[in-house]
Amino acid sequence: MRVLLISPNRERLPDPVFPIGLAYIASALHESGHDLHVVDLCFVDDIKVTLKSSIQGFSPEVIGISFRNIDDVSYPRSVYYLPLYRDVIKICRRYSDAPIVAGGSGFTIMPEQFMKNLDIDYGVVGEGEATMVSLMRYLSEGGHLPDGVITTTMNSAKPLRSMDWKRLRPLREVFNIKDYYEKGGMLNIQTRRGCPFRCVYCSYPKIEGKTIRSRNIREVVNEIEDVVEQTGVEHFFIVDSIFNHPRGYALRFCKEIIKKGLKIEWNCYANPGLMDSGLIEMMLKAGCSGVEFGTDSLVDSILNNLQKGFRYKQVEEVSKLCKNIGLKFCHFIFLGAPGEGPEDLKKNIDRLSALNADSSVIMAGIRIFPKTKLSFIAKEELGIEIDRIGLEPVYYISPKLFNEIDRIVGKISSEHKNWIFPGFEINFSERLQALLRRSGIKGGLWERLPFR
Ligand code: B12
Repeated sequence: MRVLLISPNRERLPDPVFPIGLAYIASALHESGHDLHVVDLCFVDDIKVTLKSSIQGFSPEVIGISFRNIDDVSYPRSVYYLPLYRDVIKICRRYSDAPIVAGGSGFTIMPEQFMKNLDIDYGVVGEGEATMVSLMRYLSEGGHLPDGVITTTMNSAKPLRSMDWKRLRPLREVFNIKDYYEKGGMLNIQTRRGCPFRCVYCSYPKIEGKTIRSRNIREVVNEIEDVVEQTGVEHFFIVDSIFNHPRGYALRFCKEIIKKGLKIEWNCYANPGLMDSGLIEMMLKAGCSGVEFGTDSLVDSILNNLQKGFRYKQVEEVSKLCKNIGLKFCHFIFLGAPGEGPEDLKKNIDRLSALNADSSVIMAGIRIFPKTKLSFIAKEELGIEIDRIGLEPVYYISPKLFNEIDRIVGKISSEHKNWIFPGFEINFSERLQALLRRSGIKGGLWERLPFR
């Protein structure tokens, strides 16, 4: 079938991000013999002109759209992408009768709400390779599913095994790799799927499932080697929810890169409770230039409320190890998490300053996702009705700090120029991002902020 794939993500912060999810779908469709055309709206000037000419030139039989983000989860900026998505779908409908299939992490978090709010025919929840291929087969045979059906490979009783994602590589070459490298400073790579952790606010287990499924390490490293050879890109982000778990897998990945002598730089997310000097040294040797810890808080009672599974002492220990060994690191911290009062907040900030990380990313408040434990806490503590928690972003801010948060951010941000406050665009902004990338800087920008 002729399938048009659209990536409507135009977000530039913290960087434009290569649409690896859609590239996996493109790969699955390509392997199954479908005729593909890809429209990536990230860098185009006029989305209407671009979509119109692609649709008219290609006459798609099916249109697949990847909804990666719903909003930027950043209070108070709180950018909401649904209006853009509505425009994109409206343009598709104007120039084509092809059914529209939705997928992506944003879609997967709230499939029913997407189906209700956007003019979509079919939706694919979770990883989409096998399901999209099955759906295409069904449609090409003239099958007609009831509109709005949501299929899933991850949770269904009879998983479709015909298209194993672990064997696939994302089809990167149909996207504009050059623009992403120039304007976003890196490409991305996935080594495993699944998140077994139970953080009260998080959507990752819903998107990827709770069970970790890892790819063959040799195959992952061969893929990196081929990307380097074919594209000249040498900077990567490993998009796995948590890089350092399981530890053995992470170590073997590093060893394979070292063995091959690959000259690359990469970043990843890590759990600060599961790090040790052996792994840090190995990561550094394998080209990891900076690690982003999902720390969330530096106060034990708050870590407990968030179900983080590690304590402040471990964060302190791992920060010292990183400093001593020479691996750059950054802590992601929430202000206003459940249970946080002025005393805890002060402790949080004082401890964060003392850790002396290369950077810290500070979120004021936590975006509430439906059916998470946080949504029930928000109902109980703040009276936020469960049915108000949906696509339009609503944030949890501890009632003890509710009226203080903006003032506190204003104060601490002026004292810490290497701390980034996404929702406030303080110490980092779209302008600075573009400026740094224009000057040729590659890799994670938090490692290279000019005012550190
Ligand atoms: C790694 C990551 C980042 C890295 C990316 C680095 C890089 N260069 O790649 C960084 C730190 C930069 C980042 C930034 C942001 N991120 Co982020 N990120 C992730 C993470 C952990 C993995 C994304 C990923 O690449 N997955 C791997 C690919 C293969 O999976 P996938 O995209 O889901 O695709 C699969 C399916 O969804 C499906 N699919 C995808 N498209 C389509 C299309 C069709 C037609 C079909 C059928 C199926 C389908 O099939 C694919 C293959 O199986 C996710 C959380 C998660 N666990 O998913 C959050 C996530 C995507 N991010 C999110 C957000 C909000 C952001 C930011 C806005 C945060 C901010 N304020 O800075 C920015 C936006 C950046 C941008 N320009 O878009 C949210 C989006 C949901 C939401 N709430 O809106 C997520 C889900 C996390 C969360 N909070 O819940 N992010």
